Amino acid sequence: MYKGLRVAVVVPAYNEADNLPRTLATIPDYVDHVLVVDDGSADGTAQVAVSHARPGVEVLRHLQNRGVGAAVATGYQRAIALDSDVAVVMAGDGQMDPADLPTLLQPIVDGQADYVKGNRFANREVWRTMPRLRLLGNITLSLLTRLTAGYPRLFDSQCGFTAATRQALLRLDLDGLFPRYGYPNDLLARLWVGGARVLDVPVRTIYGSAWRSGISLTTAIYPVLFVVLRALPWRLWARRRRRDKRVIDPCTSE
Ligand SMILES: Nc1nc2c(ncn2[C@@H]2O[C@H](COP(=O)(O)OP(=O)(O)O)[C@@H](O)[C@H]2O)c(=O)[nH]1
Ligand SMILES: [Mg+2]
Repeated sequence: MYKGLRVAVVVPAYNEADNLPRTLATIPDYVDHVLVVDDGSADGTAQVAVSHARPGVEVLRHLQNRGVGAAVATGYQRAIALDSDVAVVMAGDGQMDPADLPTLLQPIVDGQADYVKGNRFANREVWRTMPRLRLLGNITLSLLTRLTAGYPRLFDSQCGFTAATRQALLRLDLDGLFPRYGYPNDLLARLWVGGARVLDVPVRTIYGSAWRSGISLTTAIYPVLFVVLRALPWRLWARRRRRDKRVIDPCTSE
């Protein structure tokens, strides 16, 4: 429990057998559930997670690789089933600093936000630590996402270090979430349709010596750019549909 909130941490993991023990070991004790989603790994990721001694670890498995967005959706669904008040996403590669967890959770404790996301650009060290091409890609996608996803004040749209309330998640169609890279942009548009209050807080990324990423220039253009651009027409259409539904069925509980 963190200040009265039952906290689940969702850990999407694809071939992270080497990094997972370190990632799990650093998750603070106040986290109630650690939901590792093995996304069809071929390197024993699930076995490493199962044998980890930390209490509260649960391993969910995709038998085939479905993508990081699908892994996060699987974790969210389990967090809801476990009655968690908040679901945090922390990648299995150990790039997210657990010291930032309270920063993500506090606005939810204070009732200020329904979804809190990290903004690595609020920390000056990002200019030193983030690889150049990534800086450029992240800035471009963040500016575009400001225009398309409905939250013009947010930055660092690609940051996957986030905390979502149970209520915000219950208003989303998690099965429809974009399954691969690009899911954070899709999620923002979906949150906007659900009327969620979204806040940026400063976080940092750890780029260790063995740092690698599945993102390349091609995956950044398709699917991420595609999802970013789609967000604008999609969310306007989805909001209209939601309104129409309310008019037709005034008894709907949405
Ligand atoms: N590359 C990749 N990562 C996945 C997938 N499914 C889950 N993940 C996990 O998602 C997290 C973020 O992926 P990563 O490639 O490091 O993205 P980046 O940190 O934004 O560069 C890692 O913990 C991965 O293990 C997948 O299909 N591909
Ligand atoms: Mg990573």
